[in-house]
Formats: sequence, C-alpha cells, structure tokens
Amino acid sequence: MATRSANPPLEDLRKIVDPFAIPGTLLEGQGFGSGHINDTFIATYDESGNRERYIVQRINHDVFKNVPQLMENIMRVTSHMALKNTSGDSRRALTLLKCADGHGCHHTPNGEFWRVYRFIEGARTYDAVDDLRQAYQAALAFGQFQQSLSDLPGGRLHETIPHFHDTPKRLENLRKAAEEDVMGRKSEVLAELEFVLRRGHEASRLLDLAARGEIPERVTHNDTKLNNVMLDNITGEGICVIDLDTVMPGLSLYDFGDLVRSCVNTAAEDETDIARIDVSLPVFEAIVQGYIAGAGNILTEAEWDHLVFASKLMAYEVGVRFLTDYLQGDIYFKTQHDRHNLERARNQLRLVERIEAADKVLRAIVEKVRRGV
Ligand code: ADP
Ligand code: GN1
Ligand code: MG
Repeated sequence: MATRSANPPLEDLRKIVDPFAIPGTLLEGQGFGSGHINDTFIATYDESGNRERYIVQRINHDVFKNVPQLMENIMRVTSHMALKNTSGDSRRALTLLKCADGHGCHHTPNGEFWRVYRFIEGARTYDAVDDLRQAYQAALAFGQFQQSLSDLPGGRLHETIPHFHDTPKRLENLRKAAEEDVMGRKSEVLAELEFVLRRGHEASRLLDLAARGEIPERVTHNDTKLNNVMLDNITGEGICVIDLDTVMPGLSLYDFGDLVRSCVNTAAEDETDIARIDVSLPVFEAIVQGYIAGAGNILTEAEWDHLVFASKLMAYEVGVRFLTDYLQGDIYFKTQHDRHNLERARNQLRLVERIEAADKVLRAIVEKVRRGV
C-alpha cells in the first residue's frame, strides 16, 4: 500500500529547489513513491522546451540523526558508482545535485534537509514481484552494487543509523516498548510477543559470527527491498540501486536476506489475510541466482551457509521493528491507519514461520546454485 506524500504547493517547492540552481522553469510538483521513511516529490521543469524531472526529497531527520554525515556517505558512494559506470547509460548511477554552496543537501531555516537527484527515466520500482525475471534482475543489481562497493576508497563509511541491523538490540527495544506500553496496546500483541521471544536465542547469530571474524564486514546497502531498485521499463533490467541512506558498514547477508524477505512473500507486506502469505520458491531461487551472478565470487563459505537463515532473520527483525513501532504509537514508519504497523508485523512474523517451514527446500535451492547445477 502506497504512503505517497501530498502534492506540494508550487511556491513552497520553488523555495526548496532554488538553492540547487536547476536550469529552466519549474512547472509542477507531485508527491511520489511508496517508501516508509522520507518524503519524496517529483519536480518537473521546462528546460528549453524539454521536460526534465528531478526527485526532491525531504530527509527524515528523526530517523537519520546526522544528516551531514549521511550526505557525506551518499556523495562518496554516488561518485564511486559514477566512476564504475562505464556503460554509457547515465541512468545506471544515481546522480545527486549539489547546491550552489557545494553541499549535497539544503538545510532550510526551519530545520528541514532537502536533496535533489536526477530522475531516472524509463524505469520504475515495484512494491511486489510480478514475475521471476524481476526478482532475478533486482538481485543481480543489488549483487553488482555490493561488488562495486568492495573497493570504495576513503575508509569506513559513517554509520547513519547505529545498530541498524543489530537484531538483539531491536528485540531489547521491543521488550522495553512492551514494558512501557505507552499506547495501552500490549494486550493486543501478546501472541506476537511470545512468538518473537521464543526465537530470541537466534537473534545474535550473524553478529556473533561477525564478532568472531567468521563473516566479513563489507560496505552494504542495508535496505535492499524491491522498491529500492529501478528496473528498466522496456528491457526489465535492474539499472540502478537507489535509497542510499543506509549504505554503511554491514554484512552482505543483511542485503541478501532483506531482498528475499521483501520479494518471496506471496502477498504484500501489509496483507492481512494470513493464509495468503507464503514463500515463493521460484522467486527465492531467482534471487539466489541473481545475487550470486551480481556479487560474483566474493561470498565466503560461511556467507553461503547462512543465506537461508539471513532471510528468516531479516523478516524477523523487521517484524520486531513494526511491532515495536505499533507499541510506541507509530513514531517511526509512515502508516495509513492505526493498525498498519500491527498488520505489517503480523505479516512479517507469518513469513518467518513460512520460511522456517520451507527451510530444507530453501537450503537445497542454495546448494543447487552453489554447485552450479
Ligand atoms: P524512502 O527512503 O522513503 O524509501 P526512496 O529514496 O526509496 O525513499 O524513494 C522513494 C521512491 O521514489 C522509490 O521507491 C522510487 O520509486 C522513487 N525514486 C527515488 N529516487 C528516484 C530517482 N532518482 N529516479 C526515479 N525515481 C526515484
Ligand atoms: C523502510 O525506506 P524504505 O521504505 O525503503 C526501512 C527498512 C525496512 C522497510 C520495511 C531506514 O525502508 O529498514 O526494512 O522500511 N528503512 C529504514 O518495509 O528504516
Ligand atoms: Mg525506499
């Protein structure tokens, strides 16, 4: 379900985009996209008779506490990706516009942060997988993104959200939210709390492996849902990974797992009919194939071994986060109605159950791809 921002008055938009010195005449502004975090708009310009579009985004600074650091990361990553893009198709690298003062975003007098990207034309994002090729192409693009960032120069990126994929910490936050129960919603979610706590012993598995040096820290995207990759309208190819706010040090298993949890669900992320939620095995296979084709041979044995577990963990973690937000009064994710976070949480926890039920066959699929058969 879309959480689109309302269309902005043209005068307001004009003030926001003014520091970016975009050539031409601003014609219109429209709310756009279905992300849960930022406010996204399209600004359409007339540039000497040509229609040019830009993505204008208000960065959610409740979620991203240090926007200058976040923008520093994004400038480093987009510059690197532009250098790597030798295809001749500029759409294959996300292009950030700079303000006249050289900054990557505009800090308004009322404390908002705005940035502008070139609009990637002839491509779109999807909230759910319609066919296997989309899953393969999305995974290929995220895999290639991972591969391309393996030689990002300039040292460790900033952690734009510290402990973002620290599942035990997410669980701890949930426990606290349930204890405080500020909205009086706890009694409604006892079954979900029990479900989550019963699996609590698994929450630290990937972090433990990383702490022991058994899986490597990499530069990862950390928010690899399907609608964070643009697919070409004609060829269907994955042409550009977007939403780079959480690109930071992480584990490739987070990226793989989050992509799986966002694609294999046979129902939407907020589907309330639990019976419709299952794991699409062909979609899972397409993702393994695509991700491995994109990331090349960088995955270690231990990473291969945990692809299925990571898929479950990412569904579990986001389920925990939706549930926490529900208990805290919907302060993090954009919602459209009172029970939206609860519905999303139930959905993701059901997906955890379905991944558990399919564990053996999912592992067999991974093995098949691993052996190249
Ligand atoms: P959020 O953090 O809220 O998810 P995103 O950066 O993912 O924000 O943007 C929301 C949506 O806007 C994306 O899912 C995509 O459809 C669209 N979008 C973002 N950047 C671009 C771009 N450069 N060109 C075209 N569409 C874009
Ligand atoms: C958010 O920004 P968006 O909509 O791409 C969230 C992800 C969650 C996802 C669940 C910065 O992603 O971590 O997995 O919602 N992004 C952030 O749909 O918290
Ligand atoms: Mg997004």
